[in-house]
This record gives sequence, structure tokens and C-alpha cells, in this order.
Amino acid sequence: MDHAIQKTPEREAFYRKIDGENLSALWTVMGDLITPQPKSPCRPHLWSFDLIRAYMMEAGKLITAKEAERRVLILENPGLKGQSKITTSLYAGVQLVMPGEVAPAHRHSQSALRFILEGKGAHTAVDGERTDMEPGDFVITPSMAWHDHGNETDEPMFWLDGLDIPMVQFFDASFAEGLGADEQPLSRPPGDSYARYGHNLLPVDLKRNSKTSPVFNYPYVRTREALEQARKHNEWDPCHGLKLRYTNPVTGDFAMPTIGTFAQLLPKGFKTARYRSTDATVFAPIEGRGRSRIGEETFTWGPRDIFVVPSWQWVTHEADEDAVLFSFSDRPVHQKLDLFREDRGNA
Ligand code: 1HN
Repeated sequence: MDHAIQKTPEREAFYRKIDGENLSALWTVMGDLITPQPKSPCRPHLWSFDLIRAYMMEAGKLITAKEAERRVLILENPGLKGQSKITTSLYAGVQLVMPGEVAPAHRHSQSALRFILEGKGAHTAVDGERTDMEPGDFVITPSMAWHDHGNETDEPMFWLDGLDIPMVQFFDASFAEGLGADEQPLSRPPGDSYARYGHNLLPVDLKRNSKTSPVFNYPYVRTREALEQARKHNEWDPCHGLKLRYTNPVTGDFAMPTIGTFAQLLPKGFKTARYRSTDATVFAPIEGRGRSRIGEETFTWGPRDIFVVPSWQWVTHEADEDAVLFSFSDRPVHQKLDLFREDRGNA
């Protein structure tokens, strides 16, 4: 499958001739189509939050959230420049909402997650309900849900956006529209979704078509509590430390249909065994400092930095302090399509 096909003048002439008829010879490209293992142009990379923050404050003077619609700096994978991709299938950016600003209401097929990095008390509204946000919160905007953001605090608010834009693009399934108003009408009080669906109880005759979790804010206090409780059992996974998956309480599946999200505790001094998987993954530490070795490169991280591990690259993490890492990937899609593979080394 990997052997090079000899070029001859007759073959080259044949290829040119059939190209005119919109035909091409499989044997010239087969090795690039069917690789023995994942071979991605996606590269390991780390973005320092301090650097992003400084540029975002500069962007804050250049354009309002309203004019920009969303004031975001895209995290462009260095191997995928100009494509607005952090991995082959996912988009990521850092968004800034300044005090007093609004990001106007719109909706689209693409699903979005927010992972809050800095600021406390700015809000997002999703499908008629507002939620206040604080660092470490994981907030979901489902496909085709109206959403707008606002900051009524006196501090800038920063969060990481993760969207399935490249996936939707691949399937040519993008629809989008603006509401024509800054803010959508509110139909439910803040906390309503969490009260209804966030307590291991569901309405007895609940029928839902959506594949996205009805809980749209997974607050960091709850996540931190779950990790802290679980650590008491000292059941550390050699590859992951203590790693939890955010779930949709209605289905038990991932919280979002296209993006898997995770929260992970690495205690001080823990060094993970090497691990690789087919789902290229974006990591955002929220507490603690450490280092990750990805392929041949080592990246040093602290709170709010963002780094990306491409498909099938070996990764190890090492924590210098108790560390909590949020991460997201396209794992739900790999698993549903029977494409997911992981390799735990010898662990
Ligand atoms: C979007 O709707 C948001 O709502 C952020 O905050 C980033 C990037 C591309 C397309 C839509 C948001 C986005 C986006």
C-alpha cells in the first residue's frame, strides 16, 4: 500500500488525458489516502494565556463586541494555517466581552462550548435562559439555539470557545441567522435548566429530540467537588490521573453530540504514563502548573494556557502542583463511527 509507483512518459500522458475527463488513477494516490496510521498536518502547540490576553485587550480598543458580532482571536493550529482550525475537526478561539458590552443574539448549526478563563458574573443566554459564568464553568450552546452574551460587571470576561465548525463544514450543513436584536427574550429564570435536569432527577414523561444536554452550565464548583471526592479513593489511572467525562443526564452520552468534554485532576508530583488516541484534543488547565510532552516536544503550562495534542501523538503530563485540566475533542464522533482507537502504552 506504501510502494511508490514508477512514472513513465506513457503513464504521465495517460494521467493527463484522463484528467480532462475528471478521472484519476487510484494507484497514484492510494498511499496518501489509506495511511497505516493517522498522519495529520495538525501540530502540537501551546498558546500562553498572558500573550492572548494582552492581544485581546488591544483588540478591545480596536473593535466592539457588537461590531465584531463576536470579538474572538482564533487559535490557529500552526499546521493548519488560514483554516480556522485548532485540530482537523475542531475550531477554538478566545473571546473577550468588555464591561457593558453585548454580543448580539444569533444561532447556527454549529455547536459551541465555552470554558470560562477569567472574569466572574458576565452572562450568556441560551434558548430563553440566562446563566452567569465564572472561571472553570463549562457552558454549552446547542446547535440552532439562540444565544447572546453580555457583561454587566466591571471586569473584562474571557473564555475559550470550542466549536465543531470544521465538522459542519465537511458535511456542508451550515445554517445561521441573526435575531435582529442584541438580546433574546427570556422565558425561564436563571438556574431553571440546572434545577430541572441537574440533580439526577428528570421529569417523568420527558421527551426530548435534542442530542445535547439540557444542562447548559456545568459549574466549576460542582466539577471541583466531584474531583475532590473521587481523589479520596486514590484510584489513579496511570495515563489520566483522575479523569471525568461531562455527561448528558438524559442519555448518559457525552454532553454534546459532536464534542466530548472532560475534567481531569493531576495531583502534585503525578506523572502520567504515555497515552495516545485518535481524537486530537484541546487542553485548558484551570488550576496548577506542569508540563506535557507531546510527540517530541515539551510544553510548560499554567492556568488558562491552551494546548493541543494531535491525533495519535504520544502524550504524557506531569504536574508540579495539584492541577485541573479541562479538555475537549471529537471523541463522540469517533466512537459512534467505530473509528475510536486508543493506546495506553504498557499501562
Ligand atoms: C459564535 O457564535 C460564538 O456565540 C463564538 O460566542 C465563536 C465562531 C464562529 C462562528 C460562530 C459565540 C464563533 C461563533
